[in-house]
Amino acid sequence: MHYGSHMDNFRFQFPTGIPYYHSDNLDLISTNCSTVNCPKDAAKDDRNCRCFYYKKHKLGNIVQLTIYNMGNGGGMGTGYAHPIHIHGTHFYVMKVGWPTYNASGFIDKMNPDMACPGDTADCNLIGWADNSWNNGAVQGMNTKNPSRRDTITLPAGGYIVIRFRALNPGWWFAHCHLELHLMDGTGWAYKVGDDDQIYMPPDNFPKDCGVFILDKRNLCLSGPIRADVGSFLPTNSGQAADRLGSTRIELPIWAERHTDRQFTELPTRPDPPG
Ligand SMILES: [Cu+2]
Repeated sequence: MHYGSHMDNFRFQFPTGIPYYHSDNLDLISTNCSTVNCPKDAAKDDRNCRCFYYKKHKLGNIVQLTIYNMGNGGGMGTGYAHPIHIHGTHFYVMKVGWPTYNASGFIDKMNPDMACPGDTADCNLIGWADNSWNNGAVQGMNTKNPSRRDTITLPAGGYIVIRFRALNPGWWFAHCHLELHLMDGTGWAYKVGDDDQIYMPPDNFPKDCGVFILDKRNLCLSGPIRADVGSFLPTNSGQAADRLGSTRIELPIWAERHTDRQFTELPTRPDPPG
């Protein structure tokens, strides 16, 4: 049994072109998540859940993310901790919600702050156990001297709360830095600012590459933008393995359910002292 990597119920799929040049028509270079059939209880290696999952953040806003890794897969002996790495910004670690561990160091119980009924349950799109924590009002955050970094380990059976100020306009990527998980879709993109606030790459940047896919030699297959780009889209790890003629790698990811469920865009306020 195998569960694919999910973020907010989706498995991240890279676009086949450069978003900077296609922000007015991303569908040309990517699968829109709104058209993807990904049920709440999506499990296993559901290819229907692959899409270019991204969030928009207003330039200058403070963004607070809660990312959790609970439920089926967060339990003892099956869960993975995920090193979550975010490009384009550093962030403050406002809180780490740990599970409890037994005397042997294994997970005893998952963190109770999330309304996940246990390590055998599907806990996708869960919320806080205490509704008063909604809309960013998480209790227990370190607002005095939080650690500032670009990677944080998301513990199995727990969650993290991070904040950053969206001051770096552009398209950015965030992902688990276990490369197999990254390949399998544990990531998301985010766009800071509106198009007229985003600097374009230099004029001589090879944008005409247009739609590209990685073939077995990692070549950029250049050419005009194709109207039938959809036929190029599946570039997931399984197919990459198939292209190489090898057996599909069965990733040992058990129902990881680390989900950013809020992406709350808080009103601008001073950065925490760092
Ligand atoms: Cu991971």
